[in-house]
Amino acid sequence: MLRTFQQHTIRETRSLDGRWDFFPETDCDSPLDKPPSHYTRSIQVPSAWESLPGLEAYRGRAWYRTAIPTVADKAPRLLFGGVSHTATVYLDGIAGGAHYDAFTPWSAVIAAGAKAGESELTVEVDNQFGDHSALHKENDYYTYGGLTRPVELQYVPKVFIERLEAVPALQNNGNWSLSVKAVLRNWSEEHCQRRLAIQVCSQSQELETVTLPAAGEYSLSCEFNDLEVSPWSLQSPALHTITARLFDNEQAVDDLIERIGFRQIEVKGRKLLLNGEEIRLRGYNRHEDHPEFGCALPLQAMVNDLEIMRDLGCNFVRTSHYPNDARFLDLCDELGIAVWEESHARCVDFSHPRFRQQIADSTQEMIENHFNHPSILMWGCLNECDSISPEGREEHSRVISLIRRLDSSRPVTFASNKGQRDICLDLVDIVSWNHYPAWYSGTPADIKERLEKDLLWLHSEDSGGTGKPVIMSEFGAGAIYGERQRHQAKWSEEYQATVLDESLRVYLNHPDIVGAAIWQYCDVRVTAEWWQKRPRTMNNKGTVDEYRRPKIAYQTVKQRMLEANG
Ligand code: ADA
Repeated sequence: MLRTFQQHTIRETRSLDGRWDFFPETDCDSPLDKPPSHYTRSIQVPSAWESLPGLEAYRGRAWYRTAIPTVADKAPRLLFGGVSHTATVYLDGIAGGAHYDAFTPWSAVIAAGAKAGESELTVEVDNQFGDHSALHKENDYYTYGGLTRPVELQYVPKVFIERLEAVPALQNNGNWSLSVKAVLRNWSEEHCQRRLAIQVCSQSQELETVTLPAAGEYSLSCEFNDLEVSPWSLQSPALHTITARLFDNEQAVDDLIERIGFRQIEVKGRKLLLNGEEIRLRGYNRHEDHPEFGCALPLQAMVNDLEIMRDLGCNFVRTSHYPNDARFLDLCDELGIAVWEESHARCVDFSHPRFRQQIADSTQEMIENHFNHPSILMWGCLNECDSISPEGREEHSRVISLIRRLDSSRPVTFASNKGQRDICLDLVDIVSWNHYPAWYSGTPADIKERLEKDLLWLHSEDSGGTGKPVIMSEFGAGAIYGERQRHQAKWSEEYQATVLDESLRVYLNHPDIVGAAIWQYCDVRVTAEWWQKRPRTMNNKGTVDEYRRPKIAYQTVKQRMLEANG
C-alpha cells in the first residue's frame, strides 16, 4: 500500500506489489533499444535491486513487467510511490508516461487502457548518473535502483479527483476553519460536467456543477468554519479525514479520502509556535537507507526507526535530503513527530543544464503530494548549495518563491554551511545551520564559541536573518561501530559521544535555537566515488549503525534529550 490508510471506497484500486518479471541489462551482451521480449528473472516489488545477490552495486538499466486487468470506460491509473531514479512506463508496448527522481510519487493515466481485457505493463528503470541527472549523482548517500516504493493500479472514470489540499486555521473562539482545494482531472477527449461534495467531520458542502475541458483539469475551493475538533499536536496528534465524492448527475462516480490534522505553525520573532504555543524541536537527520533493503525500507523498518527516535526522546526528523516515502510521513502524523521535509538537493551544481527543471519538479511534486501531512511543519530545499554568489542567490530565490507559491501556510528554510558568508538568509523564515566544529575542524570546546559568534553576526549585522529563529540542522561526528578508545581518538565511539554531548548541551539549552537535528540517525551507504572520503564506503556519523545497533552516543543523546524534555 502507498499509505497507511484507505483513500477510496468508490474508486476501484489494487496493489501491484508482489513478483514482477525482471530483466537487468547486465544480463545481456549488448544494450537494448526497447523493452526485452523475454525476461531472465523475477523480483519483488517494492525493493531495491541492490538487495539481489550479484546486483549489490549495479548501476544501469532494468525492465519490470507484469500483467494488469483492464476495464471498459475506466482508464488504468498507475501510481508509483517512488522509482529510482528514472522511469518510463509502457502499456502494451506503447510509452504512457515517464518520471525523473526516486523520491517523489508520480502517476500515469493511460486512456488507451480503458478497455475490457488484460494489458502488459512494462517499466524501464535507470539509476545511472550522467548529463541527464542533476540531482542523483555521486554523493554522500547512495542512489539505489528499482521500483523502490509501492505501486498501485486504479481504475479512474473520465473525470476523477486528482488531489485535495487543506489548510486549517485556528479561530479566535478556539474552533477551526478549513480551506479546501480540490483538483479534478478529465482524461477524456470530451467536455464533462461534474459536481463535487466534500465532508469534513460533521459538516458537508455540495459545490456547484462545473464543466471540465477535454484532457484538462479544474480546481474548486470551499471553506469550512467553526469546526469543533481535537487539534493535532506533538503530544496529542489527533487526525481527521476529508471525504470528497464526485457526482455525474446523481451518480457518485469517484472519491478521494485524505487525512489531516488541525494545527497551525507560525514563526513569531525568534520562536516557533504550534497552535499558538512555543515548541522546540530535537531529533535527527534521517536517510532512507538500510543494509538489507537499500532505500526500500518496509513499513515495519520505518516504524522501528521512529520508535528508536522516540526512545531517544526525539520529537523531530529532517528528511535529509529529499522527499520521503508517504508511509513514513503518515507514521509521523500518527506518532506526533515534527517533520522538516525538503526537495531533493545535496550540494548540487546549479550550472547543470537539467538542474532548474529537476529541482522545480521535485519541489512541486513534494508539496502537491505531501501537502496534507500535519507533521510537516516546514519545507526545506537546496542543502549546502551556493548561497554566497549572486547566481546562487537567484536559484535560492527561484526555488523558495516556488515553495511559497505552492504553500503559503508553512515556514521555509534551507540548511546552510556558509556561515557568515551567506547572502540568502533574507529569503527564509527560519535560519538553519550545518555546524561541524570538533569534526572537520576544532574541538568540542569550540562548539559554543562558534555558535555565539554566528548568532552575534546574525542578529546585529545586516545578515538578512536578523530576529529570525535558528535551527541547528546538522552537527555531529563519525564513529565506527565497535571502535573503542580510551584517548578520544577520531572515529572512536567515545569521541562521537563527547561531541554530541557538548553539542546538545549547547544547542538544546540556547534560547535562540528552536531546533536541533543531529547528523545523523544511522550509518548509511555512500556512492562509489566517495569511498576515499568515507571509511567502509559509509557515512559513519550515525548514533546507531546501519543495522540500528546503538553506539555509546545513544545513551549520551538519550540523557541530553531527557533533560531537555524536562
Ligand atoms: C553535510 C551534508 C550531509 C553530510 C554531512 C557529513 O552537512 O549536508 O549530507 O554529508 O555533511 O557527514 O559531513
